[in-house]
Amino acid sequence: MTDSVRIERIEAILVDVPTIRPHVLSVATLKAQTMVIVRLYCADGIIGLGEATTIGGLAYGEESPEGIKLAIDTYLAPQIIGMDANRPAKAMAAAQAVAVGNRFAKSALEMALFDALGIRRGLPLSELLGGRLRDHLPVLWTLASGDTKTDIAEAEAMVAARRHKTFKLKIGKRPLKDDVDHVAAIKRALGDDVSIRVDVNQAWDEPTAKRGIAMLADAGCDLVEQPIALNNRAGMARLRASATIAIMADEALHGPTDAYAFASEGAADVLAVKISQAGGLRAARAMGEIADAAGVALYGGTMLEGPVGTAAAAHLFSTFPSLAFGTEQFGPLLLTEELLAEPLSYCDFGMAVPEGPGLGIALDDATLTRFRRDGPNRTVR
Ligand code: MUC
Ligand code: MG
Repeated sequence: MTDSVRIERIEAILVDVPTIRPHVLSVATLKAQTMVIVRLYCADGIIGLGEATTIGGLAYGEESPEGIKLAIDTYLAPQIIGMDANRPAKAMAAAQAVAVGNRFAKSALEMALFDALGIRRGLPLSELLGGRLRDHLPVLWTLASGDTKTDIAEAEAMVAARRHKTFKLKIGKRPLKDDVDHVAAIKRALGDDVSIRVDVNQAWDEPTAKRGIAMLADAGCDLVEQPIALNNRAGMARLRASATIAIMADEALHGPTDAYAFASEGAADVLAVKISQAGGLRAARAMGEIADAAGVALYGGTMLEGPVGTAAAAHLFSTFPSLAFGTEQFGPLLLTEELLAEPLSYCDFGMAVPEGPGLGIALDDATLTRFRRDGPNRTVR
């Protein structure tokens, strides 16, 4: 039996950082990203870090950064302060008892609990989650400037720098033919060594998706992500049955129950696993196990997290036996500012999984202070 270590205090900090260019999705255009950074202070002096982000405030999902902070400050933190920091599952059960939803808020807290535990035990998060199988993860880049020529130039620079060789294009905002022309032009310019995928972010109805997927296959696209509404799982199964390229579910996946439904109903070829959308690291790991058991391919998704959430995701995905479609852990590269004392390492078309205990990262406190919403710099939003 280990000694208990009291959880003393929990901070949830809103941090607004500009993006390097506008990031255009069918549901929102991001010019800045808001991170909710959690610091969980333990009685032994260890501070665990967690993070949750959303995309476009409330435009993408049910939680906003402000709502996440409110849920933590008002409901979740008071439940777990005073509990044993060596018992993450017990602490999260207490949080669960007072909040039925709020997956993103819970995920940020659970991340901080696991970071603290890993630091205390001298173990990387990946080992706490079952054990890493790889130290390097393939990472794609999203081309979403809104302009075909700019996207091609951006992709060429990424390939030349050996940073990325798989690209995801955000479509669904424009008429179908314009979107397909955009995808075809980028595929033609980049050639066969590069994989092109698209993310529709639910913008199409089923008949448009059926036509669009066939046209995209002809244009050389390899995968279509969440083409239709998140609640139309039967439609996803029909599209998958008629498609010649991979169909991936993203927004539809809110944890293990959804992963099970998709796997058992054959409603997707690939599941995008996102820690916060799943409700936390343990739930995301369960999704991976369900997909593996069902023979469904996996992809390591992002909510465009900054470096804290991205490091956590990298630890988790490093434990997946198979990650057939790679990952998209590029969130920190979309930000103008470096929030870590030592940046995450991107090379050879991917990223290195951090090696130190816990998340294996430390925040740069001066940058955090500059960009926190309640600090001196309030001009970003
Ligand atoms: C999404 O839906 O996949 C992930 C990468 C990106 O560019 O946007 C996000 C959201
Ligand atoms: Mg997506």
